Order: sequence, then structure tokens, then C-alpha cells
Amino acid sequence: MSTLYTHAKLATLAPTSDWGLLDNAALLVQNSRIAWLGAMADWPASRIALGLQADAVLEVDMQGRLITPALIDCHTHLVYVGNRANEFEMRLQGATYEEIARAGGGIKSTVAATRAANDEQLLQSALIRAKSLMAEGVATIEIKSGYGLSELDEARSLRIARKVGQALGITVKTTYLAAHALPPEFADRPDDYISAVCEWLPRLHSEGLVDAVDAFCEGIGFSTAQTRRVFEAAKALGLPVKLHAEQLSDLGGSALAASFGAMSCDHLEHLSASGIAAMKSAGTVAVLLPGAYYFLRETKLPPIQALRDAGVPIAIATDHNPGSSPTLSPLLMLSMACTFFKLTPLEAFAGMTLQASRALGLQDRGTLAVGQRADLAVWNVDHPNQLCYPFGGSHPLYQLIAS
Ligand code: DI6
Ligand code: FE
Repeated sequence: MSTLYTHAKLATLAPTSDWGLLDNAALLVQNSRIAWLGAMADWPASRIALGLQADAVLEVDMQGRLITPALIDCHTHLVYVGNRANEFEMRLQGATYEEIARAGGGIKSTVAATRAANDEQLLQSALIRAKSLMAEGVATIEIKSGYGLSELDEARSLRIARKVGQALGITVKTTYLAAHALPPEFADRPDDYISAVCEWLPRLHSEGLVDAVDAFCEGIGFSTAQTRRVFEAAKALGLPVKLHAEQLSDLGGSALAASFGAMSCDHLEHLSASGIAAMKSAGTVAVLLPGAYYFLRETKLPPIQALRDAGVPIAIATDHNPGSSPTLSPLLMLSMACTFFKLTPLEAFAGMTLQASRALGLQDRGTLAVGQRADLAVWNVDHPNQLCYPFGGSHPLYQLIAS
């Protein structure tokens, strides 16, 4: 059976300079793909041209609602237990994120909690988070490991990430982020830890657990030399890379990542002109994370205009994690991308659809076009700019259709 969504307004995002709005339109889904879209008036002739009998098409009246590509959250850390509200309070009293991390809190405290949890606790908490993202229109989620930091615990996190996708009928792309922090077993031996990270990777990859490889390249994370070793291990397996880069300082991680053809560099508040040029020539997407910018009370903005001028694609994601971005609202991120980063609503929305698909190396989603996956978000708004303008509690999603 084919399904035709009728009387809809479509925001196709197909011409990238524009919302690609189509009023009084219809969209045909066959075998989980968009098989046709166009004006309602063109449907009868198109149905015949497609060789479809009228009774082979189930018609669903959208009553004028807006249909967009489903959202894509291309940067999350969904698999962990616990919370870091205590560190939030410490930061409000003057401690910095870096000081807390250096004192053994931060990522390491979530690693301890995550290692102590059982599989069911870990899965259930990840499912609840993923469902919250879906409630705001997300049908593709990138999920990083990085709160296990041992071979067994990293494998467990990645397996749970895969299970989230299977259980909820959405796409989950997994990212191996063992190079996130130094676990206690390797205290003061970061190079030995990186050797272990590189050794675990082929085994986890052979289990089908890894879609991409990431690292936290930062003063409180890993150096560019250590990141390079992780990227060499990924390259040897043909795995794409991405990087947490230039969030708190400029180590030149973006240029390194670009030299490995990175799909994305993420955060980028301290990105330099040479980093931008390297990203542009490698076709690397800039993933901006307004939640972390807000929650860490950053004041240095990513170089948005320079990224725009250079033609580097800009994506937006939640960066959901317990330490620097405990948000589960992609729509709030769209609003913040506009208010903090001065993206236009179209840039922000394309950043969580079209550009986010590029950041994950996915060509089959992020726009409404024939042949694309029929991952659709149906909204109770008249125009997609209304998705970027309210902040908090707007609940505009009518239906998520995840193929
Ligand atoms: N950058 C981030 O935003 C998260 N990881 C990273 O490398 C923060 C992770 C955390 O604080 O738990
Ligand atoms: Fe992150």
C-alpha cells in the first residue's frame, strides 16, 4: 500500500536558499521513500503516470498542516546514568567546567555512575531521552559512547545505542568516543590510554558497533597528536571521523580533523581562520551546539559570519549530555541558534535537517524530495519559522512519521 498525505503545506528545503514551501500539496510514500510530491491539483494525473490504481493509495488528510523533513540530532551523548546538578551548583558559585574536570569530577563522575549501572538502567534512561527528542520531531539521532572508557563499557554503550534505534524505529548512528576523558586505570598515562582506544576499535567495529569515530581534543581532553593516533586507527578501518574541537581553546583540532576528511567539527567557539579554511576545503560541516554555549555561560561566539562567508555548512544539535548540555529540546536549540548565534530561522532549521544529514554522511534524508527516506515531521504551525521562535514548552509536533 502507498500512502498519500493530502492537503498539506510542505517545507521541502530542497532549494537550499529557501524553505521550498509548497501550499495545498500532497506527498506520496511508498516503501518508506518519498515517491512523489507536488500540488494537490497535479495528483490525479501523476497517479496515472505512476501507474497506481486509486484504491491502491491510502489517503490521509493533513488538514493544512505543515510537513517538513524529520529533525536530525547529529551530536548527542545519550547513554549514561545520573546527573551533574551538583556541578551546576558549583559552577554557579564560581568553579569552572575545566576546574571541576581537573579535580576528577566532570566526565569522570558520569563514567563512574555509568560503569556501576546495569544494562537495563542504561537502556531505559537512554530510551526516555530518545523519546523526548522524538516528541519534538527527531527521527535520526547520533549517539556517542564515551562514558564507559573501557573496552567492555564502551561496547556496552554502543550496543545500547543500537538497541535504542531498534526499539523506537528510528535511525541511530553510533560514534566511538572512547577518547573522551582519561579513565582512572590510566591516570597520568594518556598515551597508553590512546593505545588502548586504538586497540579496542577494530574489535568493536567488527561487531558492527561503530559508524564513526570522535575524540575530545582539548586541554582537559586529548592533544592533537593523540587525536591523530585515534584518527589513524579509524582511517585504517575506513571509518569516518569527526571531532569535538575548539570548544574551550584553539588547539588546531579542526584543521587536523579536516586533513582526515572529517564529516564534522563540533562546538568551534575558538575556531581560527585557518581552521575554517581547512574545513571548507575538506567539505567538513560545522556543528554548532548552542546548549553547551548557554549552559557553560560562554561568551565567545563561534565565528558564524566567517563560516558563512567561507561557505562552510552549519548544522545545529543538542549535544545532550549531563555535564555541559542537559537539554532534550531540539526546538529550544533552534531558538538559541537564532538568538545567540544570530542564525536565520531557515539556517537554524536547515541546520537540524539538511546540514545535519551531511554532518552524518547521510544523503537520503534532510529534505523532502523524490527518493528521500520518508522521515517526516508534521507540525501544528503555519510556517516553519514558527518552530524557531518560541522557546520552551511549545509542543508544536502533530505527528512523527519515521520510516
Ligand atoms: N564536549 C561536550 O560538550 C561533552 N563532551 C565533550 O567532549 C561534555 C561531556 C560532559 O561534561 O559530560
Ligand atoms: Fe559533545
